[in-house]
Amino acid sequence: MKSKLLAVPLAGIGILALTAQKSSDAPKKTGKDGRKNILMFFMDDLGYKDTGFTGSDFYETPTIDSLARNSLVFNISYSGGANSAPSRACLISGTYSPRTEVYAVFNTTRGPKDEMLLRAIPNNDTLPKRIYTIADAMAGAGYNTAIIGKWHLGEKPGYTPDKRGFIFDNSSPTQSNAQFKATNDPKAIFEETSQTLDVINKSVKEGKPFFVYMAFHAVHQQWRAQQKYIDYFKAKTPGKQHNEVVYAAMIKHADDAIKEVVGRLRQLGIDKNTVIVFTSDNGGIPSTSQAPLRGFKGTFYEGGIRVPTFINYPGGVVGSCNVPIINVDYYPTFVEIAGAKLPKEKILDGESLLPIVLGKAKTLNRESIFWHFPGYLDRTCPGARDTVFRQRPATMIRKGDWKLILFHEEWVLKGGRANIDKNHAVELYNEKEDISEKRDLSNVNKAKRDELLDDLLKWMKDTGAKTAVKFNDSNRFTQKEIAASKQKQKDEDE
Ligand SMILES: [Ca+2]
Repeated sequence: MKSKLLAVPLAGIGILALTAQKSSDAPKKTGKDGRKNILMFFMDDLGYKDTGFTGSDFYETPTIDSLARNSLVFNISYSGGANSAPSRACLISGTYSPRTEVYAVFNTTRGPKDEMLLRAIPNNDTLPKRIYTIADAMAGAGYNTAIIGKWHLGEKPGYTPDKRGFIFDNSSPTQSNAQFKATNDPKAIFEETSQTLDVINKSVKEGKPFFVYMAFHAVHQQWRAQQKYIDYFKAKTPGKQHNEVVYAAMIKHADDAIKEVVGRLRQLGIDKNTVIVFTSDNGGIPSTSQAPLRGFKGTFYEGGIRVPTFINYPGGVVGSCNVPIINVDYYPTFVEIAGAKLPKEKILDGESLLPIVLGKAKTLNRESIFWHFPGYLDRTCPGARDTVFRQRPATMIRKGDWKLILFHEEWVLKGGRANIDKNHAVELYNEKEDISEKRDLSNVNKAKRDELLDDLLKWMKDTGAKTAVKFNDSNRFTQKEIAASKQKQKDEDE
C-alpha cells in the first residue's frame, strides 16, 4: 500500500507494464486512439436506497443523481458478495467466489462456534496470485490503471495492488478517527479526490487512456463528516425513511468529490470520452433503512446485495434497465471497451454489459447469476433468517424474476433433496412480485424450485463450489476455540 501517488518501476510489474509502455510510445492525448477512459466510483457500504436516484427521502446526492439521469441505471444490480472482501474479489477477478475462495472478511467462522452446525470452508484473505486481474487486463491493453482508496484483498508482499496490475497504487487502509481530527477530511474523501485528479491529469499528459478505480472508504462506519454539513442536515426535516445526520453529511461529501472529478473531466475535454460507472461493494447497514428490501449487509437477501448502479457511456443508452447484473460483469465490459486480450486460460463468470449500454441488445445471454457463501457471519440483523448469525452457509441463484437460496445446514444434515419438501433447505422468492422476500414459495411452486435447484447444483459442480461439511471427531472445534468465539467482537472493518 502506498500513501502517495507512485509510479511503480517497470521491473516491478513485469511483462504487463512493458506491454503498456510500448503501446504508448507515440504520444497522444488520452482517448484519442478512439478508446474510452473508464472511471469507476466504487462506494463502500452504500445501500441501494441511500442515493437520491434510488429514492432516499433525506440524503442528498445531486451530482450522482444528475449523472444517473444521463446514464443507464441498472435497477437490479448486485454485488458479488454480501460484504467487502468477497465482493471486491469478484469485481477484481471477474469470477464468482468459488474460484477465488475469498468468502469473508477475516474468516468464515465468525460468531459462537458452538452454534455452528457445520464446519465452514476456510477463507482466502488475499486474492490468489494465479488470478489475472481486471487491472492486469487493462494495463496489458495499454491503459493507465489506478486504484485510489480501499483494496481489501491482501496487504502481504506480492498481494498489494501494485503487484496486481495497478500501475498507480494509491490504496490505503481504513481511515481512522485520529486522521479525521487532524485533517477534517471525512474518510479521506478529499485526499482520494486529489489523488484521482492527479492520475487523470497524468494520463492526459502521457496520452494514455485510463482505468481509474476510485474505491471510496466512504460511507463505511465509522461515520465522519465536516461540521458544516452536519449542521445543514441537523436543520433539515427528517425523512420518513432516512434521518441519520452524520451519514447524510458523509454521503454529501462523497457527492462533492464526484462533482469535482466529473468537473475535471469536462475541463480537460475528456468527458465525452470517459465512461463513468457508479456502484457499491455491498448493501447498507441497519442504521439506514433499505425498505422495501429485506435484510442488510452480510445477508444474501436483497438488502445485503442490491446496490445503486449506473453506467454513463457517452452516446450510450439513457434510461433504466431491469436485466439483473452482478459485479463480475464489469471485467468483461471493461475488457470489451478497451479491446483487451486475455490469456486463453482466463475464466470470466460475467458477461459484457456493453451491448445493452450501447442499445444493441435488450438482454444478456446468460440465464442466471450466483453467489456462494460456505461460512458463518456473526452479528445478526433485522431481516436475517437467524437470531445468531447474519448468514449461515448458503448458495444462491437468481434466474429471471426468481431467487432460490440453498441452506447448507438443512441440506447436509436433514436429508438433502430427498427430504426437500420438509427440511427447509431452500427458500424461493419471486422478486418481481415480492421484492421484500416475505413469501417463501418453495413448497408452492415446486416446479420452479426444482428448476432453480437443478441449475444451482450444476453450477456448484461446474465451479467446484465447496459446501461446509458435517462435523466428525477430527474436525470439531475445541473447547478453547468455542470459548474464544464467544468473546464480544468489536465493530471491525469489513
Ligand atoms: Ca463494504
